[in-house]
Amino acid sequence: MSSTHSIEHIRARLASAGQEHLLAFESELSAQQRASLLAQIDAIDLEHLPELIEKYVAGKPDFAPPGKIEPAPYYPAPKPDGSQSGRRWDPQRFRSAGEELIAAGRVACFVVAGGQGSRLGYDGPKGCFPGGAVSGKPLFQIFAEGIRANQRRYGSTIPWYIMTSPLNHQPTVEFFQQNDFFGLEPDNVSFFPQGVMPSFDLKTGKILLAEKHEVATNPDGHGGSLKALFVSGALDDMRTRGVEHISYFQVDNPLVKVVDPVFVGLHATASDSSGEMSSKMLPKRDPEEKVGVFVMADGRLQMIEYSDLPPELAKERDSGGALRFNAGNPAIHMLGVSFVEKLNEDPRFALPFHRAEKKVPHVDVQSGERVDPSSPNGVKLERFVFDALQLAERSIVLETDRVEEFAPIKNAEGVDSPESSARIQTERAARWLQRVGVSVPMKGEEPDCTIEIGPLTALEPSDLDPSRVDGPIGAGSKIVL
Ligand code: UD2
Repeated sequence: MSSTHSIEHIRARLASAGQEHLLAFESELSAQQRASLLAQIDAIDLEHLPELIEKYVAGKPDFAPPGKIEPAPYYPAPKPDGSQSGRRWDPQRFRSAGEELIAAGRVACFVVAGGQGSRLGYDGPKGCFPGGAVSGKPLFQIFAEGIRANQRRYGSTIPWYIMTSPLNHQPTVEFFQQNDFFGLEPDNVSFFPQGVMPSFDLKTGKILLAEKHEVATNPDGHGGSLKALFVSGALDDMRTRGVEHISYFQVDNPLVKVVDPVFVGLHATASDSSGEMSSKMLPKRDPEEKVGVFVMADGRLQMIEYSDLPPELAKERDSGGALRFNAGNPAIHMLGVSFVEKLNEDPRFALPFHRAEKKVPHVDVQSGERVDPSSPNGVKLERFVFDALQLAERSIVLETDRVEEFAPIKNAEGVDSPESSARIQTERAARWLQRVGVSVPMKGEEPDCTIEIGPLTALEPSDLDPSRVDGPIGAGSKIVL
């Protein structure tokens, strides 16, 4: 096929989708730029585009709350002193089951690291951001050390899959190469980019051009991971290695347990789990906290985004005064390899899109000038991984403790910032040290120092050796263990 023919063919397809402006600068492009633009256009599902724009860009799909919403049942967090409230269960039994699976090499780690991190204002893959409270270790290194510590403990290999996006894939891979994979075996670390969606003009529904030869795109959301795991061959690789379960976490949380034996055990062996998709939950701080909430709706576990939960339900309290809908989402899941395979075997499998209005820099098709908007001018469409919960037969939720497992870095300052994360990391470290008899200087309720405990030193308090702390910890000091 000659290039003229293919351009004419593509122009006709674009015209019927109302997007012929994408070729506005075609005559100015070099042969290489033209070929690249045509390949990008070719990758867009033009046939279904008008329908998609109608539904999500021109229209704002109304969220219809499911008929009957009940709070999601969950396994209450095991308390350090062994006490329990709510549903009775035996954490030790599930821990042993999870440990067996990890030791047998049946569990892989999976981090979704394709996001753009624009809120943090950091110009690079977010995993390269210094996340350690004192050491400034990059987030990727903290996870790598978590994996190494678990491999050492269980005497097995825990392969690690890292989802990037086409925008940050190369720098992510290079970062690992430059840092000798932070002590992991390179063969056991895989990278694959997620898919992208075109970004649309908010007013007209036209696809924006990032450059004269480049379509503006955005990563297709963490929900895109379920397809990307399949398309990239990661699932096949897991099968070859005998992996059955995937420990899923986000790149922004340095306190995450990269693999948690209790959670693995519940997901894989509890009678009310189909071993397909499980979740951790954090009790919400207050009704207004902006986290999605796990609910039971029409007999199935679902996540409802905070903006979609009717305010009267968000505020409802039980007889003890606790929020009824308290199961906030820290975005930590277990996924069954067969579940992700099953989803992808259905050619119609697609999670719904969610729409976000964002600032999208672009080239104006009339003037050819670059536009750097100061207010949202574009629509980005993303899929969310938790929408897959409804596709699981039986899905369990495990409560976790904020200080033990959740110190996300999302914003440059304030809530969920490097500073708040360092405070939570210190609070956890102080708790662990006090538990093994080391005293920590306090100012009121808060530790009066900054402490970071690396995963290779301790995965839990009982791993700590108090004799490793040199003398008393001084007020205002910064220490790394
Ligand atoms: C997410 C949840 C929120 C809460 C919070 C916990 C959504 C919509 N909201 O909020 O309910 O649970 O996390 O921390 O999920 N990512 C990709 N590819 C993409 C988009 C995102 O890999 O296309 C990754 C990103 O790198 C990060 C994670 O997904 O690791 C979270 O993304 P986010 O920052 O957009 O989600 P956030 O913090 O708004």
